[in-house]
Amino acid sequence: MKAFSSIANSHCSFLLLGLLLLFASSLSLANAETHFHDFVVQATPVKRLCKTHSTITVNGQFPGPTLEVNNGDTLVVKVTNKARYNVTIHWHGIRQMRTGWADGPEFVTQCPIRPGGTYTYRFTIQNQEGTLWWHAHSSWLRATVYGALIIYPKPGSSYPFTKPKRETPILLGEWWDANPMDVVMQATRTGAAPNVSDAYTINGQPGDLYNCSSKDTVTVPIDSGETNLLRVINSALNQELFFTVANHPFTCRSSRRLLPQTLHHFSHHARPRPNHRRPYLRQPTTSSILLSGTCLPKRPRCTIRQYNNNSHS
Ligand SMILES: [Cu+2]
Repeated sequence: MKAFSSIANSHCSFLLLGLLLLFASSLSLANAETHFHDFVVQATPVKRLCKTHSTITVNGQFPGPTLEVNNGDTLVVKVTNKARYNVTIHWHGIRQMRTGWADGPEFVTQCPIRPGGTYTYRFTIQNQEGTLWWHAHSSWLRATVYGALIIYPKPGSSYPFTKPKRETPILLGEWWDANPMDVVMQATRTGAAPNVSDAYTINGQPGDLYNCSSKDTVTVPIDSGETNLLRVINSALNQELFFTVANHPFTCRSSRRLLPQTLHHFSHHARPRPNHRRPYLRQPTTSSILLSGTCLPKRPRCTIRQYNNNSHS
C-alpha cells in the first residue's frame, strides 16, 4: 500500500510539474508578440556626393527601416520585389531554430525573389538579444539594402547594465557613385578587384569631409553625466572599419557573458575571421557601446576615414 501511494505521489508530482511547465510556457507565449512588416524593395532617388542616383532601397529608405523586437517575439516580414534585380533578405546573426528557410542566402536556403515576386520570412527570436541587422543577400544589393535589427530583453527582464538614457543605431557603410551592381559585374568580367567605394557613411550619410555632405552629418546628442547606448553595425561590404569617439573612452558590451571592456577604439570587420590576431580589439560585425558624457564638447566632429595600416599599427 505504501509502495502504491509513493508511485501515485510521483505520478502526481509529474502531473503537477507538467502543468507548471505548461503554465510557464503559456505565460511566456502570452508575453511574446508577432510583428508584421512589409518590405518593398524598389529603386528610389537618393542624393549623395552632389549627385542623385536611382538606388535600390527598402520602402524608399536608406538605410532601411529599423526593426525592434523583444527576445521571444516572432517576426513576419513580407518582401515584395519591385526592383529589376533578384533579391533575398538575410537576418544577420539570427539563430534560425527550425526555420532555416527564413535565413535568406540566395540559392542556399531559398531561390531569389524575382522582380515582381514576393516572399514572406517568418521566424521566432529565441534566447537572443542585442544589436543585429538585416541585409540583402543577392550580389551587391546589400550596399544599399540594409538596416538595424534590435532585440530588447524579454518584457520584465532588464539590460545587463544600467538602462542608458538614449539609444542610437550607428550603421557604418560604403557608398559608390556608380551602381554597386555594375561595380561587381565589372569586377567579375575583368577578374580585377572591384572599384573601391567613393565614401564611407554613418547611417547612410558621408561625413562632413565629403562634398555636398556637411549639412547631413549624423549628430548624436549626449549630455554631461548621462550614459548613451550606441548600437554599432558594420554594414560596409568588405572593409574593416575602426570606431572611435574623439578623446573619449567607452565601454563595449558584446554579450551578457563577456565582461565589459573600456576602450578608445576598436575595429569592426565585415566578415568574422576569428583566428586573425591584431593588437587592438576586433569585434564581430555588431556591438553595443556605452558612452558616458563627461567632457565632450557640445558638437564633436563626426568623421569617417579609411583604415590605414601605418597609422594604426
Ligand atoms: Cu550578414
